[in-house]
This record gives sequence, C-alpha cells and structure tokens, in this order.
Amino acid sequence: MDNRQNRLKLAVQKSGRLTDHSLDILARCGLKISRGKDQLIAYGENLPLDLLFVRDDDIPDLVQEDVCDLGLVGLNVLEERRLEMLARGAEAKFQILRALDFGYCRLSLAVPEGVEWKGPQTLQGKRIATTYPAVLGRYLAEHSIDAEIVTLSGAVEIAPRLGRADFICDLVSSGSTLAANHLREVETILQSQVVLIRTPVKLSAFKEEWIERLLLRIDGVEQVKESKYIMLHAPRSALPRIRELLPGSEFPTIIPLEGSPDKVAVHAVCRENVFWETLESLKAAGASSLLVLPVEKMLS
Ligand code: PRT
Ligand code: ZN
Repeated sequence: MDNRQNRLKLAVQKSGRLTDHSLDILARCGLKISRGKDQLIAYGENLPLDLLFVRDDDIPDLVQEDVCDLGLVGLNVLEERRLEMLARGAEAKFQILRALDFGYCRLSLAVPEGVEWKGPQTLQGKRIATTYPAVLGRYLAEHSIDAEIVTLSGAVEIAPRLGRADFICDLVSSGSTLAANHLREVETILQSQVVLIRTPVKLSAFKEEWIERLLLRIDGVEQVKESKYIMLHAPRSALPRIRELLPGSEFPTIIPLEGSPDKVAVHAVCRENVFWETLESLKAAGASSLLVLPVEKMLS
C-alpha cells in the first residue's frame, strides 16, 4: 500500500520565514523526515507523507496543478495568486483546509514620515510600490482610486527614497522595517497567516484518509499550545466558585478524597494559559495543592 503513488506530497518553503515553523508543526504531528541539506525532497520515515522544498511563491500552483497534494503557504501569496488568475479570467483551484497559528503579518499601505494621510483618496494619481500588485489593485478598485502601481520584486521600503514611488504597500509584522525607513503605516489591506491548502483533485481513499488524520493531528497540536492540565484540592462548598475561575475548561473531573468527605480533587484541562493570578484566586477561593502541567497531545 505504501508505494510512491500512495504517499502524500506536501510543499513547504525551502528556506525562509515559514520553513522552521512548517517543519515544527509537522514534527509535532508525528512526522519524522530524513533530509539532507539542499535536498528538494524529504521522505517521511514513519508516515506516508513526503515534503517538497520550494519557493513559497511556487506553492499555490504546485498544489492547484496537482503536482503536490498539500501545501503550507501564507495567505498573502495565495490571495495575490488568486486575484492574478481572476484578472485573467481563470479561477484558482486550491482549497484552504486550515488556517495555522504562525506566519502572521499584514499587507499595509505606508507613507513617508511627514506626509499627511487623509484616507484612500490620498493615493489618487500617485505611484505606489509593492510586490503585491493584484491585492493592491483590488483595494484601489474597491475605493475607486486611480493610481499607478509600481511592481517591484523586493526592497519595496526604499522605493520612496529612491524617488520610484510616493507610497508603498508591503508586508509588515513588527513594523521596525517601516520605522527604520522613515515610513508610517496608515492602512492594512490584508491580514495574513499560514494556511494549509490542498489540490482540487479527488485523491485515492488512502490519501484522503491520511489528509483527514493529518487534519485531526494539526487540530490537536493547535489546541494543546495554550492548554494546561490543572489539579487541585478543594472543599465541596468552594466548587461553584472554582469552576468559574478555571480558564476555558468545560467539564472538570471531580474525584472524592479518601478520608476527607468534605474535600475533593479537581482535574481540568484549561484551554487557555493559567497565570499566577488565576492560581492566587483559586487559592483564595479555598483550593490547595495546586498543580499545573503542560499538555502534550490532545484528541477530541
Ligand atoms: O525564497 P522565497 O520566495 O521562498 O521567500 P520570500 O523571500 O518570498 O519570503 P519570506 O521567507 O521573507 O517570507 C515568507 C512568508 O512569511 C511571507 O509570504 C509571509 O506570508 C510571511 N511573513 C510573516 C513575512 C513577514 N512576516 C515579514 N515581516 N514576510 C515578510 N516580512 C518582511 C516585511 O515585509 C519586512 O520587510 O520582513 C521585513 C521585516 O518586517 P517587520 O515589520 O518585522 O520589520
Ligand atoms: Zn517568495
């Protein structure tokens, strides 16, 4: 069953901001890979899943053209590709399966320091440098703005200083690149994070089943990130207050304590981080012997 045709192929960024996180989440889903440096493909040793290392910009097409079954890529790249195809009368075929908790950034408009921003109409008749002409083009069309899009392949932030553009539209995460280049972020036109996409093609039952299993594992990995297992002792009378205080836990387990009929042990999975303040409030409500443990895996 486990021959090459029956192995899922997942495209990940070869080397860049998304690479470590992508490999990390797959490792936490149980994937062990053998990968030599600069290799294009890494074979999964214990799952029927192989990785193809490519430039992030190539991932949408590799997946929609069914060269790869799955891909991990930023929404920014995906949306640019989708709109680019739409402008040529074609419909993008990749399907988004999950949004993942990494690669957060935003595509924003920025103006040189000292330039006044009076809303989108400030862009009228101006030149805007970007690597995302399709997403920017949609924004301009939505606001009925006629402006010139200067498409660059990188170093967008220096375009105003070089006199190539009046404004820029670029990815931002911390904002320090903008600040270092004396630019001010004025409006976000797209929020982005990494998504898992799949081919539009119906795959073999074996592959489809493995996609489902991978999704369950990804959901588990995402759930446990903030989750904690909390154990404490408490008088029965304090239980209503303690349940209120346990962050994001639905059904705590209540266990009688041998030899002390008025006291119980409470065990709960909290789907939010448990802070010192919460522990102090629980203690003030009558809890004792408090213990907080990390959760490694979870399957609902
Ligand atoms: O070679 P390849 O084409 O694969 O890589 P790449 O150079 O196109 O992409 P890469 O590795 O830089 O980014 C990959 C993806 O990471 C992007 O497509 C986004 O989905 C996501 N991402 C998250 C970011 C950022 N955060 C980000 N900050 N991509 C780029 N940036 C840039 C930003 O434009 C700025 O110039 O990083 C710089 C630092 O940002 P600040 O705001 O923190 O200063
Ligand atoms: Zn790229």
